[in-house]
Amino acid sequence: RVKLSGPELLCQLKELVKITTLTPEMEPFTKFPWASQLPARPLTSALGPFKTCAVVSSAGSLRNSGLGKEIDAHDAVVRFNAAPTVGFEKDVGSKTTVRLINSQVMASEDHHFLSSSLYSSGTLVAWDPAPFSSDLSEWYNNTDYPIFKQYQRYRRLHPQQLFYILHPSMEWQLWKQLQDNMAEPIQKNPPSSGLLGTVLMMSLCDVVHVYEFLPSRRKTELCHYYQNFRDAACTMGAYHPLLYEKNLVKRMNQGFEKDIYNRGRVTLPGFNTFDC
Ligand code: NCC
Repeated sequence: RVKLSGPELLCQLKELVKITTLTPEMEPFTKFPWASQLPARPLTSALGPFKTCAVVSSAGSLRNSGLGKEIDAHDAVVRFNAAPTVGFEKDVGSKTTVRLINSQVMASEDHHFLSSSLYSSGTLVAWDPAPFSSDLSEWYNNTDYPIFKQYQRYRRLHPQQLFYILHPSMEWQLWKQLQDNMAEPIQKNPPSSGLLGTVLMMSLCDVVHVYEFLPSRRKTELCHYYQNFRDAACTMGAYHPLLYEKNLVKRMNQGFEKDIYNRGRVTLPGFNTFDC
C-alpha cells in the first residue's frame, strides 16, 4: 500500500466523490406525487459558488473559542443537526447558510424539527444512512429513520425554504475513500455529517475552513458546545468512522499546524481551484 500525499488525496476525493441531490426525475421518485416537492435544480447549481466557507463542527471544544467573528466573516457557513447559534454567537457566530441534518434529527420527538425555529434559516440538506448498494428504491423502502415522511411534512409547512436530500451514493463513495487509505478495516457505516458537509462545501467554495473537526488545544470530553454532556466517543467516533475521517482531513490540510492547535482550523481547497 502506498500512502498518498495530501494533493493526491485531494485529487482522489475530487474524482471519486460526486455531490448529487435527489430531483423529481429520479427513479423511483418520478412516480410519487410528492416528488414535486424536491427542488428541480440540483444543489450545486442553486447554491454558490462562494469564495470562502466555514464548516462549524458541533464539538465541545468550540466553547470559549471566541471564533464567532472569524466564522461569520466567511461567505457561507455550514452547521449541523441541532447546533444552535443563539446564545453562542461569540464562539460559533450567527450566520447559517446551510444546515446539514441527519434523518434522526428529523424524526426524533425531542428535536421538534417541524416547528423549531432552529431549522428555519439557510438551506437545509438532509441525509440518511443508506444501504451500501446506494440503490434508491432499496433505500426508499428501508431508510434508517422516516426521512421522506418528515421531508414531505416539513416542505408543506415551509414551502419557501430550500431543502435538499443528499443522494446516498456520496456516503459510500466517501466511505470507500476512507477505507482505501487506511491500513485496517474500518466500520461499515457512513461518514459523519461533519465530513459530508466538508466535502459538500469543497464543491461549492474556493476555500473551506473547518472548525474544531480536528480538535484544538481546547480538546475536551464535552460532546457538543451547546450541551453539558460528556462522552469522548463524540470526538473519537463509535458508529461513524470519525477517527479515520479526521486522519484523512489532517492529511489533506493545507493550513498551518498552529492553526489547528490554536483555532481548531483546517484549510481545504475547493475542487474548482486545483487540477489533477
Ligand atoms: O453530534 P453531531 O453529529 O450532531 O455533530 C456534528 C458533527 O460535528 C463533528 N463533531 C461533533 C462533536 C464532537 N465532539 N466532535 C466532532 O468532530 C462530527 O463531524 C459530527 O458529524 C452526525 O454526524 O450527524 C452526528 O449526529 C448526532 C445526533 O444524531 C445529532 O446531534 C442529533 O441529536 C449523533 N449522535 C447520536 O446518534 C447520539 C452523532 O453520533 C453524529
